[in-house]
Amino acid sequence: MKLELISFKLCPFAQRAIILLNTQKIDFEITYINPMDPPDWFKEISPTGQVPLLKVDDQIVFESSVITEFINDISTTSIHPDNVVQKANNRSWIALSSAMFDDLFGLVTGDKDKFNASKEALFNELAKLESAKSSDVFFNGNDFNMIDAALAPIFMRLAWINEFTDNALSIAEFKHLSAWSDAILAVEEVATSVVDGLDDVYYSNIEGREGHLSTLLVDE
Ligand SMILES: N[C@@H](CCC(=O)N[C@@H](CS)C(=O)NCC(=O)O)C(=O)O
Repeated sequence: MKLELISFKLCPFAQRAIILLNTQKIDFEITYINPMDPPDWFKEISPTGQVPLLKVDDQIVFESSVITEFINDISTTSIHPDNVVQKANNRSWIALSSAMFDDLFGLVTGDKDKFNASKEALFNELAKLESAKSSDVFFNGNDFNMIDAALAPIFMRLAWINEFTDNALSIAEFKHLSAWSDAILAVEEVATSVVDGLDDVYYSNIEGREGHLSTLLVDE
């Protein structure tokens, strides 16, 4: 089976797919495009116009949650919990976490009012997640699971923003999430899921958006 992931370097949804592929040690090729100015061949094969899109031989799979489940399905071992209720519960939190990317977008691009509203919405969701998270290393215990992979792009971006600013989005008030974020970001498959220097690209992206967040950047 030949896998080709169509990706965009800054895309957190594509990053989820890469973390799964890395964790499950599955060979794949990667092709980067700019989804805001996509090539014609991509427009022809993509029903949504969005990345990630996975080409599996001559078939396509799209939507990051479906792609990550597919990668898990073709793996020799699953990184979901075996218990079906726990697995469903994890998937529920994954679905909720996907909505956090809209808040993150509002935080990066919005004026002061939008920034504050997005921050409030994001932190409301994080507070719910904090109450669901145990003191285990990862969400389900000591093993890195699908839900940990799903949250990784959010924690990575929050860590970058806190580094670029005077902790404008500090999650220190959430003790479990802070420890969980540290554990996730220390996982090699997470660290290698983005290209070198993507943090600098993200910094420039924040600057270029000229939203309220850009006024909080401190010189590196
Ligand atoms: N629900 C989609 C969201 C993917 C998404 O928003 N991708 C962005 C890049 S990070 C994109 O392709 N945007 C271009 C567009 O919406 O036209 C998924 O989970 O795969």
